[in-house]
Amino acid sequence: TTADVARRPVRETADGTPDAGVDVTKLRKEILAELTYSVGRSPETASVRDWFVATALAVRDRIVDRWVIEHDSEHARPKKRVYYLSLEFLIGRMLFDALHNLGLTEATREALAGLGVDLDQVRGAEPDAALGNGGLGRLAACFMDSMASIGVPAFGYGIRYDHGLFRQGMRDGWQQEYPEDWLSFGNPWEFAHPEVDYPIGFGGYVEQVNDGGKPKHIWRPAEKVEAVAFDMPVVGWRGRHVNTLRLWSARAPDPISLDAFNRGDYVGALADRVRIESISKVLYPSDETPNGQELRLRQEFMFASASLQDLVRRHIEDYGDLRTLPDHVAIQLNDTHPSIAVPELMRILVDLHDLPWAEAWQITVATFSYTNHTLLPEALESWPVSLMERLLPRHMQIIYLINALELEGARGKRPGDDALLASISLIEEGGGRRVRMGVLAFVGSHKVNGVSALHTELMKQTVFRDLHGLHPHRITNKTNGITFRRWLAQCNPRMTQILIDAVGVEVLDDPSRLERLIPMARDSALQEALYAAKRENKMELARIVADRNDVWVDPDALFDVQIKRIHEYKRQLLNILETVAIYNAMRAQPMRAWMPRVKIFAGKAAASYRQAKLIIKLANDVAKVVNSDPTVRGLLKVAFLPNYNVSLAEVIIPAADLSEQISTAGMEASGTGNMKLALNGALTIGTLDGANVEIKEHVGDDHIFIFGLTAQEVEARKRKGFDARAAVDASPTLKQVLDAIRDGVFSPDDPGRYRELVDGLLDHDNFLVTADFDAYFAAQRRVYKLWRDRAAWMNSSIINTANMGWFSSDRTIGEYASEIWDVKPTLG
Ligand code: T68
Repeated sequence: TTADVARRPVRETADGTPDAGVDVTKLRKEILAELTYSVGRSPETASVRDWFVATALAVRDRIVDRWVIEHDSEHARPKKRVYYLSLEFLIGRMLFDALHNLGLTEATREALAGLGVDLDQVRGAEPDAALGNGGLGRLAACFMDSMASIGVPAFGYGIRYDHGLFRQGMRDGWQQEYPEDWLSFGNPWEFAHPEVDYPIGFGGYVEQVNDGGKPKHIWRPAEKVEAVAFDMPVVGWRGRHVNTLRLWSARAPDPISLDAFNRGDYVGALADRVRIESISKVLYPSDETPNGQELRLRQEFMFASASLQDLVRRHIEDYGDLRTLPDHVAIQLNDTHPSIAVPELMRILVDLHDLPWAEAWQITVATFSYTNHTLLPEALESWPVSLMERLLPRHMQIIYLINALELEGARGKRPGDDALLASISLIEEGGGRRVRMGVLAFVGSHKVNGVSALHTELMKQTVFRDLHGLHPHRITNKTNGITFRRWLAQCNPRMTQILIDAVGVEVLDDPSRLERLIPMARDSALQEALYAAKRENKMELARIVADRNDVWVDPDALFDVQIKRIHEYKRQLLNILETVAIYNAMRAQPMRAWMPRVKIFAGKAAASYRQAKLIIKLANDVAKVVNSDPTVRGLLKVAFLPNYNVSLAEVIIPAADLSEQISTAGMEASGTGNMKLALNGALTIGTLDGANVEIKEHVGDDHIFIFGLTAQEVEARKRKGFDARAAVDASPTLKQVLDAIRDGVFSPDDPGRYRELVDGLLDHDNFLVTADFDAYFAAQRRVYKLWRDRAAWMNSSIINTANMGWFSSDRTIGEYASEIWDVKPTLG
């Protein structure tokens, strides 16, 4: 079909023709061989999934050739390696990633076509690897791509969850969670390494022995788990470098209790194994709010300990002496989730390798660095001391010792300042003592970074104020980035081809070349080409909306999208209120010349987050009323697309005209969807929050719709005590909207459904939705004023794309490499 042809990825022209040299016949033979000998199927009986597995295996072979060379040859041993520790890697589908980076996409398409198989269908047969919740996990995946692309030797370390983030279903507009099962048909990308396994201890006691006059501590765990390695190759751009994503799976040392079995207790025979292996069974589905369950701490320790044992073994093999660890190893902690690695490394150095404490601490701090992703106080991780003492008794002792020395240091610098000591202590006193993982990660690292300029500034002023005072050079900013390979070239081939034609194929290697678009932004041929590409992308999305939501949306309407986790601070509610306001206005004056618009929402709510789930229901309720109202037919449609994931993002982002980035200022650490959407030519409507601030600086004030309170103003309003009722009384539009929702206009089947939600907003509007409503409404009117003028809109759209080069994660990784890790990228 024409759609299939148009979805073809970039034809790389001129000197950038990696596909050109590929022997299609040979590739076809390889795929057939995999189908026959690895999948065990004939072409006649193969399903699309079989073809996917065969194709992935054939591609994997080509990656492995390079991988083995890099990892096994003695000369290839890099001076320094980065270890990126993250409990989440939200990688999504991998086939097009590998094909694109190897320059094999077109050759593979041809090879399969000769077998009567369609590559786009094959692509769709790959399950999404959803080993993450949202931005934090997706950032880790973008970083893996960039490290392989610019040549930073790295391992990603994480957990191989049997079940990733739940699948979101909708029943009657309510979110339903269903288990996700990405491994059910195997994972052709991974290599199981049952021989790479490390013992992980839990519980037990600490024995103190006398070691030639010195006390020595020996941890005697009561319980042992094995962490087993599964490796996935991560191939960088143009296949020049391959890194490893090593994910750990928990395995019970004893597969079965034969005693119990022989007694006839078949369930009991497996009980221990089930309990132990539950550690890597499922990803915790809550972003931002830490889940304080014991299993989560077990996950954190298992993967941190296995990763350290693995890298320490490699270092000793290569260099023989742990004292040189920081010269050859940089460990990045992705949030505090892996921060138990700090006392674990101390235990390895002091208890197992007999290093003196002070030297071990120097090594530790020089090796670790930590990225903070949130300032929300309720999101900062802490563990009850009692739980730590029971599960990790030796680590708790080490934490106490770290704390004592840190406090002593602080006392030296600021004598008599008890408030300071309380605020920087690793132990939170009162209300049950807890270990503050943020403080542990901070003191155990030589660099601590925020993920946007504003967020880093706020880190210094709020959560880490006192620690920053004591360590003024430790906090540094590393504004997030995204991989343009996935988020432009692969997901938006139509637009990419136009960009290549306009600025040259070199743009695939050097995103700063996008700036060459600036003088062409008013070129009507370019504008029309990009508009047409966007329209086709919108048509594709429209088909998906029709398919999943049973509503037809007009591809000529403005597509206004808000796609991200559902969270009160992200203020999907503000967007829904504006939707209702414009619906009211259209009904009041149906004959006015309204510009047609489509509001698109997608995102998951944590299963236990009641308010977020109610907001999903409200979006669906509003959609139901609006979409069936003949007065606004052709003017307004609302769609909440179920089961948002990486693959759905890859379809929505290329089809977006307007990007909603409307968090309460000061609360969104960075955002990365904001970058993906602007890169793909959507204009941003947003607050001065996170990386929106830097997007505004790059694209210019005239090409972004900024509104609302600043972070400072939010602070001031909250301090004064914000009165939502007064704000609502001052806004007739808002008042009408809230009355309608409260009175059941959108929930005729249950008129009281939103009473609590509306009353709650009036009593304690913690996210200042009502305070920002009028400004947001006015900003939306500015959007439509510009949208009426297609040339002016397309000018702004091109200016956005042109200035997004800086937001490439290659730039971000380059900064980590030089300013935190002290690693020289070999490429790029
Ligand atoms: C996000 N954080 C930030 N957390 O909200 C976002 N948290 O502003 C930023 O752009 C992004 O990180 C990357 O820096 C998250 O996504 C989580 O998902 C999470 C998961 C478990 C526990 C806590």
